Amino acid sequence: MNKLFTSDDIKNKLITILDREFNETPATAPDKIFYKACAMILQEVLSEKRKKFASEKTSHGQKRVYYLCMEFLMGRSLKNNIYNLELVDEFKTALASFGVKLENLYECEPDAGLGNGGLGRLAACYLDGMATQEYLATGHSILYEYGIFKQRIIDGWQTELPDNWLPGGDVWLAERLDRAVDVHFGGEIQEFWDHNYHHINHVGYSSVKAVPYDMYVSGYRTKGVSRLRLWKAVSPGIDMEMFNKGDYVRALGQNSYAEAISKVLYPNDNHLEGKNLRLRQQYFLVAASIGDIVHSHLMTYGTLENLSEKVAIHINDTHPVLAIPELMRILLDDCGYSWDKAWAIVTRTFAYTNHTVMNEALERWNEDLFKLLLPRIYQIVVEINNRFTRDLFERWHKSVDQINRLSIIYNHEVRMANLAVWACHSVNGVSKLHSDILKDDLFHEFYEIEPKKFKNVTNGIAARRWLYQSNPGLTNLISELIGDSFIKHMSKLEKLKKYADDESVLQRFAQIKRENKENFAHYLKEHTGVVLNPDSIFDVQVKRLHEYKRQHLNALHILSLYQKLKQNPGTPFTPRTFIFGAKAAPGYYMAKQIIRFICDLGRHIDNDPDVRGRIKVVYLEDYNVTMSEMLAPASEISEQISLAGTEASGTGNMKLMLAGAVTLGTYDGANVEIYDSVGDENFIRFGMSTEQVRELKPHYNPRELYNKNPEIKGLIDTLYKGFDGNTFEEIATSLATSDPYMVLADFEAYKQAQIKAEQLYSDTLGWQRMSLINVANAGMFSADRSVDDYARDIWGLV
Ligand code: DL6
Repeated sequence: MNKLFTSDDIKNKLITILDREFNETPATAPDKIFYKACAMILQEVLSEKRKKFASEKTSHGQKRVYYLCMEFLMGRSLKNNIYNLELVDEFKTALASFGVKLENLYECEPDAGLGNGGLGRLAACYLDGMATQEYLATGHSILYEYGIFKQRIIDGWQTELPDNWLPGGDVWLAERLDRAVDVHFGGEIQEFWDHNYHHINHVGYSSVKAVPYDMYVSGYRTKGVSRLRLWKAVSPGIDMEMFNKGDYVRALGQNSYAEAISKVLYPNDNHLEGKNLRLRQQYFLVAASIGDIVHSHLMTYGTLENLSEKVAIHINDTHPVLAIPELMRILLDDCGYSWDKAWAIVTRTFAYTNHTVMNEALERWNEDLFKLLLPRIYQIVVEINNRFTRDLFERWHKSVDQINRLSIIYNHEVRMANLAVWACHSVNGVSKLHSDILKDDLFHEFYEIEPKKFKNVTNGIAARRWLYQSNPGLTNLISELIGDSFIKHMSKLEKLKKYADDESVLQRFAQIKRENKENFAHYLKEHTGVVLNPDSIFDVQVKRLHEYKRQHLNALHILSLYQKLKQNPGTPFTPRTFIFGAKAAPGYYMAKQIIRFICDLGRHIDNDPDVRGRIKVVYLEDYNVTMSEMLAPASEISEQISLAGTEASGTGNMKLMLAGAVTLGTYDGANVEIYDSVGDENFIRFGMSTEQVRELKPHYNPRELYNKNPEIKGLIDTLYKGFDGNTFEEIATSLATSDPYMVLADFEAYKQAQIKAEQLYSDTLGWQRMSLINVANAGMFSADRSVDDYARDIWGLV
C-alpha cells in the first residue's frame, strides 16, 4: 500500500501548522504543541479519507451502521492512528529532524475517558474493527466535558477529581455546527383533527441545541475510517422575554441547566443512576442522533421508506433505547406514516445488545418523571405497550402474571430492557454463556415468544492496540516466526502453535516477558516511586471494582498467604506481586471499603520485614486505557474470578491473554470460550459453575462456612480485628452474613488454583508453553471478528 506521506511531507506540514496555528517554530515549540500539530495533520487526513470512503460506499448502496452508546472509552488517539496508518517511521524521522521524540508526544495526550469500563471500551474497540473491516460506521455519543473521574487514593480511600480532558483532547474534534439538532424537553402535547388528519403539537417545551463534534478512527491497511460523532449540549440562547423582565438569574440559570447535559459522565458501571439528568442525557443523545441519521438518510435517498435496508442502528445496552420511540415520533408526527408502517420500519432498523445481567443495572424509569420530561415519547411508549400487551393476550395467550412481567410499563415504571427486546429485530449477549443466560433466564419469557431474534456475538478487542502498538517485543518475535499478516488477520496467530514445543522460541517468550516486566517496573518507579521485583510473578486483576468481580476474594487469599508465610517463614514460596487497578463508582461504599482493604493490606505487608520481598501488593491509582496498554505486556497471571453467571463477557481477559498471561479464572463470561480454545492444561480454572451457583444460591449460608472452616473464620476475624489500627468490619459482616457473590463458597477452590499456578510457574518452559498457546488462540477475540459477526448475523451488511 502506498504511504500517505513521506517524512519530508510531514516535516513541511509540521512547520506550516506550528506557524499558522501556534505561532511557533520547530526550534521553540514544546512537545505538547508538537503533539497537537501531529494530531492536526492526522485529523485532516482522516477527515478526507472518511469523506472518500463514505462516498464510495454510499455510491455502491452500502448499508450504514450507527452505533449508539452513552460511552466510548477511547483512550489515546495519536499512537493508534499513526500505527494504523502505518506512518510510524515517517513521523519518527520527521520529528527527529527537529530533535523531538515521537514517544514523548504520546505522553502529552490525555486519555479520552468518555466511559466507565468494559461497555465503553468495547464501543471504542468496535470503531477500530469496523474501520479495518471497511464497514461504513458512525458511533454516536455525548461530548462529556468531564470524562471518568481521576482516581486518587489517599490513605487507602478513593477520592475523585474531575477529569478535564478537553484541553489536549479537543484537537481530535471537528465542530460541525451545520449539523446541529434541536432537542425538546418537557412541555405538553396538544392533539387535534384537521381534514381527517391527526395533528400533534408539542408546545411549551424547552430547547437544547445539540452540536456535533467529529472524531475519526483509522482502520489498519484499509480504506476504512470510522467516525465518532459526539454531541455537545448548548443553550439555544438567553430567554429574552425572561431577561427583559429583569429575571436575569433565571434566564442565565436556564442556560447552565441546558448545558449541564453534556458536562459530566455518570461514573456508574453496572448500576442504574435513576436521576433526572441521566434521563435528559439519554434522550439528548438519541434525539440528536436519530435526527441526524434521518437527515443524512433523506439527503441521500429522499425517503425513509428504505431506511431499514440502508441503515442499521445499534443500541448498546439499554441507555439509548429511547431511540426507538424517537424514530417512531419522527415517522408518525413529522412524516405522517401510519403506526403499522412506522413500526415496521423501526423494528427492522434497530438491534440491541445486552451487557449485563445485574438486576441493579437494568434500567427502569419512574413513570411520572418520564412523562414530565418526555411527554410525546411517553405517549408513544404507552401505545407500544398497549399494542404489545394486547398481542401477548390475544396472540400468545399469556396470563395476567406473565403479561405483567413482560410489560414495558408496569408498577409506575418504564422498563427499558423490555422495550428494547420487544422492538428490536435482534437481541444479543456478549459471550456464549451470557447469551444463553439471556435465553434461559433474564429474557426467557421473551425468548419463548420470539426465539429467532436471540443471538450471540462474543466480544472482541482492538487487538492491534494491545499487541502491535503496546508489545513490540512480542510483535517482532511473532512476525519473525509467522510473518506479519497476523496484524491484519488476527486468526493467523494460530500458526504460532507449531512452536509450542520449540525450546528456543519458548526461551524468547520468557525473555520478552522479562523485558516487559522490567519496563513496567521502571515506569512505575519513575511515576509513583513504587518498586516492583521483576523476579516475582506478576499477578494482575484490573477492571472496575465491583463485588461480583470479587477483588475481595483475591485480597482475602493474599491475607491467607501472608498469614501462612508469617507463621512458617521457611515455606518455599515464589515471590508474588499482586497488581490491582480499579475505579469504584463514587457512591459505592462497599467497593471503596474493598479498595481500602487492599491498600492497607499492601502497606501492612510492606512494613513487615518477615514477609516483605516475598509478597507485594500494588494498587495502581487511576487505572485507565493507557495504563492497561502498559501493564498488559508485563502480566503473567490474569485474574478473572467473577462468580459464575455474573460477568457478561469481560474483555480484560482477552487483552491479558493476548499478552501471554495465563488465566486463573472461573467458568464465567468469555472465560468459557477462552478455556475452550486453549484447553484445560493452559487455563487455571476453579470454582462453581453457573449451574452449581444456581443450585446453591437459595440455601447458601456463609455463616455455616465461617463456623465450619477454621481458616475462613480466622480470615474473617482478622478483618473484624483489622491491623495497624484499621478494621474492615463491613466487608467481614457482608461476607459472613450474606456474601452475595459467594466469595467464601469459592475460597478453597481459589486457594487450590493459586497453589497450582505457583507449581506451574516453577516449570519455566512449561509456563511459556502455556503462554504461547494463549497468544496463539487469542485471534478469535479480535474486534475485527466480532464486527464481522455483527455485520453478517445482525446488521445485514454482508
Ligand atoms: O460487553 C462489554 C462489557 C462486558 O465485557 C462486561 O462483562 C460487562 O460487565 C460490561 N457491562 C457493562 C454494563 N454497564 N452498564 N451499565 O459495562 O460490558
